[in-house]
Amino acid sequence: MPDYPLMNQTLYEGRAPLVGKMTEEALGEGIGPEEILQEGLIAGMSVVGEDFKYNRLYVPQVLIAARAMKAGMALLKPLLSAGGESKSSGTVIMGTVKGDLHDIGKNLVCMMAEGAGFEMIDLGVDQSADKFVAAVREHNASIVGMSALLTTTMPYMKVVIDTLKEEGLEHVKVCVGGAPVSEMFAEEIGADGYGADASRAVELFKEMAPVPG
Ligand code: B1M
Repeated sequence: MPDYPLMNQTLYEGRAPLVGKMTEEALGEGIGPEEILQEGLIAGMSVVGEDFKYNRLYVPQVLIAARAMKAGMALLKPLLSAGGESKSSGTVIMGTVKGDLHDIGKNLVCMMAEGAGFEMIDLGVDQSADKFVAAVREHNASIVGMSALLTTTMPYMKVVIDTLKEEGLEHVKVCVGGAPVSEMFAEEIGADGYGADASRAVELFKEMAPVPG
């Protein structure tokens, strides 16, 4: 049984190699990647978030903790992305919106959706509406996924939705998520779905994917 409180503390301290080692050991014990992600990594990062909020931690320490989280995620990625499902559930353009540099949640959504057979085009962070539109056209995608972690950047999701409509891409389904985003906000801005977590995002992509044939 992994020592999750210790793993959370190790992530909090930003000790990336050790977080990697503990992740590997937990996998070696036969623990599933979802449990390790949730109990070992996300739980540790939520303490970082709390302490950041109350100025007990500052940006450099949070960055170092984020690096440790990514060290664990890199080991889980092949397992979360492997899935058993056949390819081509659909193509999803995914990105964190303009002005926002948070990418851990977006990366998780990408990993889990790949595992469910989606082709994920990950635009990265700080993405403008024009970049989303261009990517939809280039890849002939039917779904756009957006992530925002800041109250100041979440309104930009509406800019992307409006731009898609202006560009004649109103048939493209849009799913939004990120810590400050809610179901109500998603409805307000005209999104087709809101994912509270990466698993829900994948369920929504499945509902939104065009029926083959
Ligand atoms: Co930032 N930051 N940050 N930060 N940061 C938050 C978001 C904050 C809540 C911290 C706090 O005060 N408690 C706060 C925002 C406050 C607000 O807007 N009201 C904040 C702030 C203020 C800032 C800066 C402004 C700080 C500064 O510079 N003074 C700055 C902004 C930079 C910018 O973006 N322009 C900043 C910077 C940073 C770092 C660079 C240091 C680092 C990011 C590193 C990185 O991502 N590579 C960072 C981090 C790590 C955080 C916290 C601590 C953790 C975020 C995270 O990765 N969580 C965060 C606190 C928090 O969220 N509690 C905080 C783990 C991740 C798995 O969760 O991303 O929520 P999350 O994803 C979830 C769901 O939301 C969902 O699925 C995932 C789980 O399954 N999901 C989707 C996400 N996207 C989805 C899309 C979907 C569906 C579901 O559909 C498509």
